[in-house]
Amino acid sequence: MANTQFQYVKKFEQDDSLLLNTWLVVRIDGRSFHKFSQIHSFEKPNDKRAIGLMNQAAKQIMEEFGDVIIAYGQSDEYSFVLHKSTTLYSRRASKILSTFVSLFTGYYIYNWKNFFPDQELKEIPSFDSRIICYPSKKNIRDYLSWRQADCHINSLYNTCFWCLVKSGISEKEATEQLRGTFSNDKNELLFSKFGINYNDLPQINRKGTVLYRKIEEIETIRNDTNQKSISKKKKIIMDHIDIISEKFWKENPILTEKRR
Ligand code: DGT
Ligand code: MG
Ligand code: MG
Ligand code: MG
Ligand code: MG
Repeated sequence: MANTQFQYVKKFEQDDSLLLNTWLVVRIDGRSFHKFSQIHSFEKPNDKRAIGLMNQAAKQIMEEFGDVIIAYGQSDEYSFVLHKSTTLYSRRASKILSTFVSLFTGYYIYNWKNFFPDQELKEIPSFDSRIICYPSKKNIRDYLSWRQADCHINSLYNTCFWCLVKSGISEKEATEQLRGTFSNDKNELLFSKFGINYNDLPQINRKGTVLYRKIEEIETIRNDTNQKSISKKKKIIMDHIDIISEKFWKENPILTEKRR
């Protein structure tokens, strides 16, 4: 058998299974999307088509992997949280990461024409990825808060930046004008110069996108016996809500639910 002579090479493979009993976060991020967004004429600062496409690919990832309990996306990135009890691919880091990132990229390309019917895909998109273990509920909530706070900071900055540029000044001048400004300065600038109340802008741009599962009760009545029966089905919800404050977690005890 050829196997016997050569199979020792398998022993060179290193074990990369992730710590047990920790929440796993896979984050993917578009590679050079600064350039990718320009090549494909993404609207500035937020392109509905591009966000829709990211959300669709992420939803399909959740449909494929039941152990993803919540996902959060903004800009060119998505984070997927796997339940701490997951045994997916024996928790092997490279196996989980490579599967998620290649499948996400596949969905992104596959769905391109549905979201960009008038824009040819001119370059193959790619994404980087990482996986992180978080040992506590606080850690995982802080992680998601961190990403949503990042969304807010970038969204406010980009809204100001593109308003300034569209008003006629150069990108360099806009950068100069925004240097060292605080949140309230930017809100004030938007309101006084452009008549924009930042908080009135679409939630999807200010908050990003949250995907999570919710149990739905479906009532069916049998035709012959008139008997009622209730079946429960988990549905994927897409929303653009605040996940930093307590409210979302009180209404959706995603992290406290037992899985198996
Ligand atoms: P990387 O991640 O290090 O390979 O480099 P980038 O260029 O992907 O940088 P990153 O991920 O920090 O920033 C995301 C870029 O994608 C940023 O330049 C803005 C762009 N982008 C994302 N979403 C949109 C959008 O909806 N509209 C436009 N115009 N640009 C977007
Ligand atoms: Mg980057
Ligand atoms: Mg990127
Ligand atoms: Mg990014
Ligand atoms: Mg195989």
